[in-house]
Amino acid sequence: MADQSKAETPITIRLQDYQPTNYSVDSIQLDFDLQEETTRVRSAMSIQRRADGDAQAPLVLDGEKLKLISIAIDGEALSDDAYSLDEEHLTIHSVPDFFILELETEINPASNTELSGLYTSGGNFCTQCEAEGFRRITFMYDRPDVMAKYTTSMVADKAKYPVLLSNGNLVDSGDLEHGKHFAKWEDPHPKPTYLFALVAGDLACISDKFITMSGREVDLRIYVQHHNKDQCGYAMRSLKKAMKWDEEVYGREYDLDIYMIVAVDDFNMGAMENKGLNVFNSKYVLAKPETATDSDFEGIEGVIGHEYFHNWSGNRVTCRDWFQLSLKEGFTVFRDQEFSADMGSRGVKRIADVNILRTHQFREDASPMAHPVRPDSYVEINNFYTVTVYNKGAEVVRMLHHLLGPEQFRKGTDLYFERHDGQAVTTDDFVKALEDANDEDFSQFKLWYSQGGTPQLDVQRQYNEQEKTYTLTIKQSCPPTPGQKEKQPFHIPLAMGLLDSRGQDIPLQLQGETEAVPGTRVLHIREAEQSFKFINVPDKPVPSLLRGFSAPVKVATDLSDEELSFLMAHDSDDFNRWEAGQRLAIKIFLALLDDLNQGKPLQLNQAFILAMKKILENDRLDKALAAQAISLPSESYVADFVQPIDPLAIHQVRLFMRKSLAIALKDVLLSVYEANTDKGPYQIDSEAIGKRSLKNICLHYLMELDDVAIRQRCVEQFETASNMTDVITALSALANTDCDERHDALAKFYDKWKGEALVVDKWLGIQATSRLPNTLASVKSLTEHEAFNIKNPNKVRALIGAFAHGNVVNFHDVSGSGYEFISDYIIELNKLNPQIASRLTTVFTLWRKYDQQRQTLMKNQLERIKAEPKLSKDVYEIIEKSLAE
Ligand code: B3K
Ligand code: ZN
Repeated sequence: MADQSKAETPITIRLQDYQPTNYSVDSIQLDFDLQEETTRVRSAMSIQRRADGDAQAPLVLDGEKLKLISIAIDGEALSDDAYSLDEEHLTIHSVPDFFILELETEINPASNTELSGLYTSGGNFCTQCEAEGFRRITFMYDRPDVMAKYTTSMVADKAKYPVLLSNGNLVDSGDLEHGKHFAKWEDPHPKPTYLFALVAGDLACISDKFITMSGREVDLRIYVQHHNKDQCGYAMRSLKKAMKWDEEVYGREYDLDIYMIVAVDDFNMGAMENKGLNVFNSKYVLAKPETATDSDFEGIEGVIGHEYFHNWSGNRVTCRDWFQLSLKEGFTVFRDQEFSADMGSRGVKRIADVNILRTHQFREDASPMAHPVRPDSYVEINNFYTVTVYNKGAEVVRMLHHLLGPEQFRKGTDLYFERHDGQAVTTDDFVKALEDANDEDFSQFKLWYSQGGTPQLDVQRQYNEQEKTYTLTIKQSCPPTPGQKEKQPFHIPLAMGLLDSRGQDIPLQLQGETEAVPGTRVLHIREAEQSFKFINVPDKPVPSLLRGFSAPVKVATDLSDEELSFLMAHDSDDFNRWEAGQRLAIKIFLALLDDLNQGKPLQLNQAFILAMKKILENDRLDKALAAQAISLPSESYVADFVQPIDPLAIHQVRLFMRKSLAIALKDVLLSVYEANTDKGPYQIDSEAIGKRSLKNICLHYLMELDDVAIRQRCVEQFETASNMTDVITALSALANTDCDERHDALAKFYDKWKGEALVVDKWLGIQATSRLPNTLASVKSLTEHEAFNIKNPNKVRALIGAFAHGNVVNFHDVSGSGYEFISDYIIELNKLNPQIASRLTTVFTLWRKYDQQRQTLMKNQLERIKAEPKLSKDVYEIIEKSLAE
């Protein structure tokens, strides 16, 4: 049979070119004969021309790296000239209006290092089809708007692969000769290819039950490697909480009799929402207190929730095309954020989410990869699973929620799910349902989907003593982003309040209104420049703007240090109290950077030290919020305020601030550390998590002091703590310190945990992010360590990714050695796993923001990668866009 021919230069796919297919695939029957190196896939598809389909159109199916063994239509084998193959397609030149297409293909799962399609992981078979992995299994319309009913049978060696799973319900299974067995699964819900899944392996199963709101019993199962059976309890509890939450908050009930989760060690991302059969990176399933940190537990609850919520926001209602990715991802991230907020501490969750947005998404917006929440074009869709599509997309949904209020928003989502159940739709359809259910007009608001970039609000304020009026004049602007020079004004909901001299919210009354409204209110910014005049304002107030971070924008104000300290102490909004502290810290940070550049001696502002002390001494404060409040802005966030970026200077100033705080506040840090050290058994509730986070931040500060007794305390925590949160904090503090205890602790840790892959990842990560000067050398030697494996994405992320993305000072070393090392890995990974390579490449996208010397060094590496002979589409797109003038 014909071989697939050569690839061409990557093409750009555009939203404006969207066309439905000429044919629909109503059902597909798949038969797998599973063998590691030569798996045979037979498929029988029932296909028909769409009512409005072109009668002459050939049938063009997607397929990559497939060996076509046989092809027949309605039982008749096709002659060689009836079809053609290229590197990416199977084209059948002429087909009837309605027919059965039968194909047989051969694939090699064992050699699938891209981890896309069907591959082997830890001796088991599993799949990853989103976005375009199904085409590496067999020929099919591999796009989300073609939805078919699937029946999946598989045959495999029974001893090696006792568990055989696919989507839907098990309808048949049994033994076969030669030690083989089979299983047949039927999924009653039509779905796109990207939601297909198959797993075969030797796995242990943990099961439970959930009774849905209409009284149906759902069988819940988590499959893991046998030795991990004791680490699934938290994931199972999280799943049940998520199912209940979706019923209560969105009225959404689960729709199959079984819900399965399989944990695998080799996975390109966090998890995948395949219908009825989620495949998870084991990082988001496995946890016990001795091996998992508080943030691991939180991650599990969030990701389990996220994938479960996709069953409605993604699976029952899916995307028409991949430009609509945020339809399911933005909405589902919003849903998982709210779920976590309801399960834990809302204020802390909001701060964490905003931190992600501001450190990663704002940076993406400032880079040549900037794109709207609904992108207009892409070369490789896998490059668009971004913080913009996910996290900014979630902010856009959050704004809609805010604008409508919870009940109206729920009315809108009810209509959306009812109207579009079983369909593949667009973000416009989503907004339309919210509009129709509430008689609203969101035409201007929809610019949030189509315009990229981070809008900025410049706020001026004026108090008129005589009139007792207060006027806010707000200008909005948005910097140009690739392909979008000019932006139209956004509709920005600005939640705000005004504080009187006692720190109380003043009831707000705009000119023209008859009554004052107490507390927070939302100003609707719709124009390039707009003024809001408040009346009956007795004294000059302090404004608290963008409460709860009500829109993903930057706000520039001229608030003084005193006003920021006042907001820190009195704002009624949890988020804005924290935000005032961050703004103050940034102001001080930037002033210190100036001093450093001018060769002046550095000195930390006393008022700032006192503000920090007050937080530490206030034992009525929520511990987790206090922990956030005493944390300085990250080096990456600060970089957003400086140009050109000098990473070393930023690092030095931050270190100086930390040391100065530690010196000035040593006693109070020590007493807060002791007071919050839990002596009892480990608890994983918000209160206990809050206490641990506060005391561990204190320990990190204290470890900035070159103090033997404190180091001893740190070693003691490392050696005696019963939970991983405390152990890892102590280890990372030691790993950042040039001391004798460092080597010993790292060695002991590895020795104890070398059998636990996820714990070894932490060990690699801690060394990769150490700020000590010889870190690159130690990372290089760790690449030779038995613990490292370039084919495992978790290991690559833990060591190479952590060094590139999480070790600002060493990665950006002015010698360029960090850049060169990362490029070596990009080049290597480009051949093995382009998705992982391309994620790593994004570390260079902001090269133009750095000083001249670093710019040249980074650009050289981009050009070096570009010159590689077989660049994947994934890496190609990032490089091309980064180098574009
Ligand atoms: N939908 C998947 C992500 C797939 C990524 C493909 N490159 C996980 C999630 O967002 O739920
Ligand atoms: Zn998702």
